[in-house]
Amino acid sequence: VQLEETFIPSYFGWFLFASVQEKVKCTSMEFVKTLDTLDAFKKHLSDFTGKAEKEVDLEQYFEAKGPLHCTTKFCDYGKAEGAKDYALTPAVKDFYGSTTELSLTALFVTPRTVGARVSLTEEQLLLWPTDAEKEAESVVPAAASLPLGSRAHITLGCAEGVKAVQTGLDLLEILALQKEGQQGEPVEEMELGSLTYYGEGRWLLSLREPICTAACFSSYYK
Ligand code: 2AM
Repeated sequence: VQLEETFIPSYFGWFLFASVQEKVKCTSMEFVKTLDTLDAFKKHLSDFTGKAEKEVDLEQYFEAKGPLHCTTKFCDYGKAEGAKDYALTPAVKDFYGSTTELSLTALFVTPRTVGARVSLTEEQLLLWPTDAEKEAESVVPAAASLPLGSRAHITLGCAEGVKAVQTGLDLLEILALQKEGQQGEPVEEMELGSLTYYGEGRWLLSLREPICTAACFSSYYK
């Protein structure tokens, strides 16, 4: 049993091809830089700084680590709940090493994280753990009532001291607000799409054209 445990990875997910990682990073950096210059953002700067007068350089504020990917299942080398069952799912075996195209449909920024929303296809949902949204219930109470795959995202950066797991929770929080009927405050039409403010430093850019990126379903061992 011990031997088997060592084969369960840190996490499974879709890893973006190296050739598209730069494109995604550049697009998100461009968005973050533009957001920083908007009057609407400056008006709500205290969400990020705690103080109205203080300035923030969003480009420096977030730090990106590791290869860009969309986590399907965090396994923690077998210690996470449901890790073994997931690793043994036929779909995981069938799709392991295969290539797919991820559709990035929105970018979001909060005082904690910056990320991209990934809209999964029916086939990609076969690899999505059925309890991924429900697991977030203690943090985002409405999470369990959101459609399967709602949590799917790519972490593009985290504020100092913030762990990557936060990105999916931030996304669920925004989607839960939308589901409750909160339209958010439409801010402006940007080149990439429409920007909406959801309060408490939560900004969502719905992309006019989704960004399609090639990715490989695999796993990560640190
Ligand atoms: P991410 O998917 O938002 O990037 C290793 O830490 C990877 O697993 C990261 O990609 C991280 O977040 C994800 N991760 C860490 N802890 C997690 C958890 N409890 N639930 C889901 N994903 C987690």
